[in-house]
Order: sequence, then C-alpha cells, then structure tokens
Amino acid sequence: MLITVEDCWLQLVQGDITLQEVDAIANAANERLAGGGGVDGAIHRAAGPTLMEETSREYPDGCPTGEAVATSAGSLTAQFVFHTVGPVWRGGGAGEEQLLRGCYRSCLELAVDHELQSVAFPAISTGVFGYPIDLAAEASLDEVRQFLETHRRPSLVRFVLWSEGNFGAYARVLEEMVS
Ligand code: AR6
Repeated sequence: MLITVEDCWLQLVQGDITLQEVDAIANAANERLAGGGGVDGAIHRAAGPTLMEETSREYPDGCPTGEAVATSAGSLTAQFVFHTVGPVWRGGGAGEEQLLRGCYRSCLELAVDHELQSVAFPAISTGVFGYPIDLAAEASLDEVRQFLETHRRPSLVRFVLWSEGNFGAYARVLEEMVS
C-alpha cells in the first residue's frame, strides 16, 4: 500500500526489514543498545558484528527511550541503522504515545540530517514491549505523515510489517487516514 504526502511516498509492506533496499533502516532497540531478540536480533545477525562494535564504541551510555542514534549498517544494503528505543507499554498512561512518536520523529530527523532519500521502519514497541498494534499504527503513521507534511523529506518512508496481522492493522489505519 502506497500513498503520497506532499512530494513523498509513505508505503506499507509485509516482510523482513533486513532485506529492504533503502538508505537507512530503524532498529527497535533497548536503552542499553545491548542487542536482543525480535527485529533487533535479526538486524544484528544480518549486519554482522561491526554493528555492536560501533554502538558500544560510539554510544557507551546507550540511548534514552523515544530517541535515536545512527550507526553504519555492516553487511546490510542500507547505509545506516538508526537505533531507536520504543516505550514499554504500561497501559497507556505513562507517556507511551509521545515516546513512540519521538522514536519515529528522531529517526526521520537523522534521515534529514544525513540527507537520505529513504528510510524503513519496523512496528517499534509492538513485540516484546507490548504496545497494542492498532494504537501503535495510529501514532506512528500520524507522526510520519506530520513529519512529511512539514519537512517534505525523506522521499520514501516504508513501514515493514513482519506479520500479516500487523500489516492489516497498519493498512486499516492508513486507509482511514486517506479517506
Ligand atoms: N522485520 C520487520 N519486523 C520484524 C522483524 C523483521 N525481521 N522481526 C520482528 N519484527 P520487537 P520491541 C517485528 O520485539 O517491541 C528486543 O529484544 C515484530 O513482529 O523486535 O520494540 C530489543 O533488544 C514486532 O511487530 O521490538 C528490546 O529489548 C516488531 O518487529 C526489545 O526487544 C517489534 O518487535 C524491543 O521491543
């Protein structure tokens, strides 16, 4: 599914983020940037050990929740990995939405700073961190749309949803958004 926002593309695909041919991919990391399971594990496995060497060297204090840091991307086709830390879902009253929005905004700011054309995102926080998928879809698609409306770049933002269910949830929200 693909829509335009100003002169940019906002796209949803189902698939594996490590295989995307884009300038940067976002990683759903933890505050220590210590690696882990889920998409974080997949990205580190596909990128190789240089990714962890670089995060440890450049960001020994990790990354706060809602923010993002950039590294190179090892063996991946992307040039950069943006490590961002989503909130753990605690019922919705602990600032989760603003923190999740912050993840997307921070990564898009890094993309603009590095003059990149394309960025791919997973559904941050919706796995181990337990953020409900429908609410995550609403917040993340709205934040990305607002960013593209304001900044008119990067040219392509792609959400890469791992499961059919997650793809469906994002597609429903995006359809609602354009109708
Ligand atoms: N490509 C795209 N999406 C994927 C892939 C993939 N290869 N693999 C999983 N997903 P999670 P979180 C989806 O748990 O909730 C880690 O241990 C998955 O279906 O990876 O932000 C970190 O180190 C889900 O919808 O991230 C942190 O400690 C989404 O990615 C913690 O988990 C996010 O699930 C972060 O938890």
